[in-house]
Amino acid sequence: MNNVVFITGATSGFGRATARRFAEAGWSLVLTGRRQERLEALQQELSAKVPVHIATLDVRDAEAVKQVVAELPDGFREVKALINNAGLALAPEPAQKVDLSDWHTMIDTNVTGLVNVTHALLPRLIETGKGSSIISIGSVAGHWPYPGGHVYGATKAFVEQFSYNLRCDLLGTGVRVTDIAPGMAETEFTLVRTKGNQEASDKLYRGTTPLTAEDIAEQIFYVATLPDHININRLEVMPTRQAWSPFNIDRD
Ligand code: NDP
Ligand code: 8X3
Repeated sequence: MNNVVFITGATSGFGRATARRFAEAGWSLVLTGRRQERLEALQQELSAKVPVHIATLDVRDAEAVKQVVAELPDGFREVKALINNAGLALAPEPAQKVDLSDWHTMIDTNVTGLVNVTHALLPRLIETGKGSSIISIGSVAGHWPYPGGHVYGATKAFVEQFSYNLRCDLLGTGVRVTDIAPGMAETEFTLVRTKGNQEASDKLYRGTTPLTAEDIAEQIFYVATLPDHININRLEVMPTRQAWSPFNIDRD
């Protein structure tokens, strides 16, 4: 029987590249996201290689998450890897200028959505046991503060600490937990963050060499397929051409 990977946010960026990477290695895929037509296109692309089950899902909806997990068809129930990837940043402006609703959307998706899916799949992962993995996509923004990071960075700090705490409770079950924390990667992330400003997105990535979705998919696949006795706790990955800046100082 094939190994099964369950991916949230498989319609774009890291999630879609991860689906392709696991398909290449012969894993069965459970692909979720809100945009059904993109899920169908990916299913069509990959089902020649491996079994693919798609489910239109907003991770913020705890009942819908439970239902998708309860209704996994035969062949897709023994989940070996959960990739908690669905997420977004909004409102790159300073905290004092952003809408409260944007903060709520980030918390609801990156924190509540991630725990909804993790909670629903924990029994399955524990049943699979040895060698199974929960891989959650955090961010450098969860560790390093920067202007405009406000709630986005805080949600990713949650991902880091939640991952460590899960490890404590899952000790002895064989289930591994990893926070993969990427730096700048060119996906639809900035288009979403700027609410559709393609020019701003292009400008951010222009003249440098950001990570690609495939780079992160490769890291995810590496972590998920390490020997059973190895757990990478946190993996921070930046483009070579990205680094930290000095502190800012307010002067008279
Ligand atoms: P994309 O915008 O390309 O992809 C985001 C994915 O998340 C989409 O598939 C989207 O699917 C899904 N998603 C968003 N909201 C929901 C929701 N409520 N329910 C279900 N799915 C949802 O961005 P990335 O691939 O870059 O982002 C993936 C993850 O990586 C995010 O958690 C992001 O925070 C993180 N990250 C990104 C970095 C970057 O520089 N790109 C760096 C560090 C971390 P749909 O809209 O169809 O629901
Ligand atoms: C996204 C990466 O550098 O925009 O999490 O915070 S960054």
